[in-house]
Amino acid sequence: MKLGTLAACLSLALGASAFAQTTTLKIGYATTKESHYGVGSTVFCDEVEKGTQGRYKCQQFPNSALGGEREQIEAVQLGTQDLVNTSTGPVGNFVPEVKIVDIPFLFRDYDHARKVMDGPIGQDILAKFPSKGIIALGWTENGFRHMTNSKRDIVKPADAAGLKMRTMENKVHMDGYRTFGILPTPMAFPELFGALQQGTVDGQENPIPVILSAKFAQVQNHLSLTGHVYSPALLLLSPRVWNKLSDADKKVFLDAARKAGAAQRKKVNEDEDNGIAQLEKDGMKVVRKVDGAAFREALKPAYVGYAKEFGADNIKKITDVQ
Ligand code: EAX
Repeated sequence: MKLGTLAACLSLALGASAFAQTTTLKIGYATTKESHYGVGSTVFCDEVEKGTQGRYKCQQFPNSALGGEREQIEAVQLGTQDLVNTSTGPVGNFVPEVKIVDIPFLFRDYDHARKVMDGPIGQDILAKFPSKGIIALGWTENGFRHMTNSKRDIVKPADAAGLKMRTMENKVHMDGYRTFGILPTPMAFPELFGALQQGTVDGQENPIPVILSAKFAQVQNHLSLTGHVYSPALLLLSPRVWNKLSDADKKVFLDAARKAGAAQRKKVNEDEDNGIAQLEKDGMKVVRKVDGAAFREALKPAYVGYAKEFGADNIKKITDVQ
């Protein structure tokens, strides 16, 4: 091959590789970069960048920088945001089939919850998203939710009665909490710290990883380990991105989401192990032994409604998973 032709081929090849497009994906979540959502999102982003040889990179927006979870899910559906790592809290407003996993006291413990989400029941729910204009790449995790407030210890439902508690924009949660005598006030997460600080609400409920990373100990002095709801989380992708991916890149994104879920769950475990002592150090009074039986008893009227809405057999399929 003549030298001139070789040089021309080389410059073409170099030029082509230099033009290999890099697409930057906007990913948002509610809490800090150091939190469980930040850990999961960073693993996802690193795995995607590695698996696509840098053709896809992320720009992370922690601390609700792109708005509340409901707003971000809407933006992913519209295609103005590429990804959100979100609790299922507001998701039921977009994909109703998700709501069943928000039922209070549905899951026995983390092992049970993770088995359901990773098994046929959880995977079937993920398959309901594309028809609603959202790609669910996989389950991540928020954690078991506990109650905090600025007024008093909560051991049994009667202690929670009359408290104005912020809830997620989630009817399943609100119906359940009303049976405890709580006055539920749905509110987007970015408004919560200020509402607690001003006393607009008396309390809220969230997993230890959120209570820690959001520094709620600064505005709440009572924590009760009610564990009244398991809060799953999801990595949601815009179809605008998904539909441009090759089959090989789709597999990279799904594998990255699986690894992100594992990393996020590991961080939740760590926060559960160390977080309560830290919150006590930060000044919170912790009730470790609440009357779980009394909360479950109080919840019974709401379960009548849940059975009607989701089917008692479908609820039993979840509680039967070992
Ligand atoms: O997903 O809104 C909430 O209480 C959520 O748990 C928080 O945004 C993390």
